[in-house]
Amino acid sequence: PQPVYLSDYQPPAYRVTHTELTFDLDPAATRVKARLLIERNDQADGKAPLVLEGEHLTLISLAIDGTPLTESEYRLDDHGLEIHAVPASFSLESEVEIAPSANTALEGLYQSSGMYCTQCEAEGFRRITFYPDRPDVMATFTVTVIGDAQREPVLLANGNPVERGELENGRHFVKWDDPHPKPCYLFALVAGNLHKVEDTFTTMSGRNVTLQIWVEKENLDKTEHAMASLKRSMTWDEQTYGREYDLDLFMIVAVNDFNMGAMENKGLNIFNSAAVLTHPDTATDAAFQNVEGIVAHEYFHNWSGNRVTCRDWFQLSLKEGFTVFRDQCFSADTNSAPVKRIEDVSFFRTAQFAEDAGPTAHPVRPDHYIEITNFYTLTIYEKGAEVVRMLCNLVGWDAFRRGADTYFERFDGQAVTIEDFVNCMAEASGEDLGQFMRWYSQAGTPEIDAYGEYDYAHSEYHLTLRQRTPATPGQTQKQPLHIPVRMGLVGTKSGQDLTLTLAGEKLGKDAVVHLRDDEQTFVFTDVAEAPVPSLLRDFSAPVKMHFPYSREDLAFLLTHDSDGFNRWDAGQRLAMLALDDLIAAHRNGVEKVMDTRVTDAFKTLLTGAGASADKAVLAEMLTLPSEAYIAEQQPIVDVDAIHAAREFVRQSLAFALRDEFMAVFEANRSDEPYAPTPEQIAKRSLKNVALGYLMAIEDDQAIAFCQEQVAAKHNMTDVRHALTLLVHSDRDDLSGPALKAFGEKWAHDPLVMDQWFTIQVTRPQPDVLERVEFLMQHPAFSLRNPNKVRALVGAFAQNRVNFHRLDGKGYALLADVVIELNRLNPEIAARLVTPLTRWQRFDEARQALMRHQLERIKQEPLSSNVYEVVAKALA
Ligand code: B3K
Ligand code: ZN
Repeated sequence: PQPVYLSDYQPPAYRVTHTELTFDLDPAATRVKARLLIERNDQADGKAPLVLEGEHLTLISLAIDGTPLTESEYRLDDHGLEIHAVPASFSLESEVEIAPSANTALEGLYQSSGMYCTQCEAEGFRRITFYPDRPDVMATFTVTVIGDAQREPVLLANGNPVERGELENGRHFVKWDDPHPKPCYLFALVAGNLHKVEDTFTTMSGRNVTLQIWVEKENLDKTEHAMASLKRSMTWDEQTYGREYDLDLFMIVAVNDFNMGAMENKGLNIFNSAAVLTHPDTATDAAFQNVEGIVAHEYFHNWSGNRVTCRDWFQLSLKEGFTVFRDQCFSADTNSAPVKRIEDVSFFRTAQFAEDAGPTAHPVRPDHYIEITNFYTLTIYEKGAEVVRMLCNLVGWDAFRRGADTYFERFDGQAVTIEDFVNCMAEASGEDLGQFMRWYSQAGTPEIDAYGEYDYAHSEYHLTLRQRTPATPGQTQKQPLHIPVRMGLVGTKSGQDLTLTLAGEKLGKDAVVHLRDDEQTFVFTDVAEAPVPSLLRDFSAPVKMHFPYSREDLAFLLTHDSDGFNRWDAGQRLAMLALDDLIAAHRNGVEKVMDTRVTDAFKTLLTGAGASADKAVLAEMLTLPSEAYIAEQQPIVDVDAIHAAREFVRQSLAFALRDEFMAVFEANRSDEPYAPTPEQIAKRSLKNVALGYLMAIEDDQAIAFCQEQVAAKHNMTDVRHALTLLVHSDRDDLSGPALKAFGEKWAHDPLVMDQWFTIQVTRPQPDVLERVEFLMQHPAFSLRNPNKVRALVGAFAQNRVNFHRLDGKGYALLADVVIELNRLNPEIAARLVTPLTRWQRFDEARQALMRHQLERIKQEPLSSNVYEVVAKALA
């Protein structure tokens, strides 16, 4: 397979002004008729051929302005159709046949639990009809869907329904019209036996919009939270960005088989059922929050993505980075803002940093790709969002909002580039964002080495920041970035933020310094007492900040930093120092000794000043860095030493602070009826963190609480947490029956069975690999369902001690599944292989084992998706 390059971009020679589609649905032989109104673009050569993409299509007929084409007039291959000569303006009529029931890739038109649905982003529309499948071709669409009146009573597509009727042989049709020009990746169709929940929303200009969520009948009681989230999102986008919804109807459909979380098709969002359905009995707090965030994300795309879209797929972060930033802000406004930031950053620093440090590292705007589906990554989404957040902080909210207004107004109905977006921000603020653009083109995680010195004699604090970005594949030379470092100086005597005076200018107690050069020294004057610097507050840039903090400094910041995020981060850093020592001790076979400063800090959090803090933040502060995060900090990952060190800390804390944990647990139990409110979520998470520590020492009373919590069936958050703690303990005598009962009770609910799989394959006990093999034969498991693959095989690959077994069987199992999935669903296969691509981070024995499996995969006839990832990993 050959790469596509950004530098090769050419505007299309032809545009489609209107697209008319008719679907005659059949599982094995759906007929798709297309009538495209096409015009040659002014700049294009009059002899330019018409290029249409098309894959897995059987061509039935092809005509221009009603005249059938002969075979000499076009060229057809596996990738599409080229018509040699066409008029400047014409209509192209085609008919093709496709087989939705045979479509296991879940791109294009496919069947999921008997219903028809589509996924067209990025390049799935070419599996539906011959078309210029590129986002810079935008057309209005009229779509007629014909189906069986019994099997498919509901027939949906984008826009508004304009006509419906009965046909012969028990068939019926609905015709839909979408007046907003859109690229074909936003096309959607759904047909099946679906049921709806309906509501209305009145927009800021007073228009009434009908809101519908379509689900299978048994899920009608699981839509309330998604509907409430949708309404909150619509209000938020009006209030925050002045953006109003633009059709009379907004639909969400839940489907069981879906490669990603959801898709923002115009007026007809299609969701993975896991990203829309919730019920207190079946979904955890985390799932409720995830649903809220994804509903918001897809809704926000209506402006950031649909009304203004991407010129080409290299610009993907234009819509994704911006929209993730928007949904993060929405969730922060709706829930606990500091906790949202802590969650997002801890995920980012674990997963995106790992991507940036591995063989598939790429810039926020890549300059080439083989398979675009492989680029729906943490870098495009989450790092892209961090870049937009930096922009917002650099220019300030008011200018950012003006820039966004300009962007939406100027480019409405157009397909544009990242420059277009950033230029709006530069224009609105007057800032020079030239150097800032490097964030989009340079891959890798910048690291800042910081040094500080307090000059008593002159009451000055000298802060030196030095930046470097490690080489990434294909990019060895890195240039300095424009990095906004938000910071404060916390006085060691007063415990207060000191006023920052830089070059004679008073900046307040919290300010942003701009690092632009390789190295810069900032001299703060009138610093009355020796400070500890609080750097990169609120994670003001997606970088690694190194500062030689002592443990005393960190314990001080943990209680005194005015920035909630950095208070949490100080705790994480303090724990990391202790963990580093313990990892070394484990490796050297030396007795492990607990750092009492960590215990003291935890005691303060549990009993002292900390106990009055926001409970959700407190729960985060009491959570140790994950094994995956710890691994990211090590030069060579030693999975066993990391696991042992972290367990040692958990157990030491539990022994030392048993009564304190017990008191926190007791104080935060509650009998109130479940609601996914921030207050309740905070209490549950604090209570469950405490229970987790107590279970680390298998405390008898804690075991009893777990059993009680599993049996109470009060809500899935508590049930799942307690069941997980039991299953991850050594008390198989108790967890065995509990797991069995849970599995039987929820056998009918696929989303709960996903959780049942995950709980079992993430436990640290050494029997897990055999359990994965066994569970893959379970009737509830299917390789064709991406949620099941993620819940069982994907979750196992995150089980650090068991996936990385020294006999290599974990790697072999993953490779076997990748090889099989490569044939069924290349997109999922390519994602699943990721853990193997990180082989460079491990010891030599594991490196060899992982590489061996990658080589084995590479021997197979591969999809371009898996090929691209594996080839990079072995390069
Ligand atoms: N835009 C979709 C991406 C789906 C692409 C899958 N190949 C999801 C989202 O970001 O909202
Ligand atoms: Zn998105």
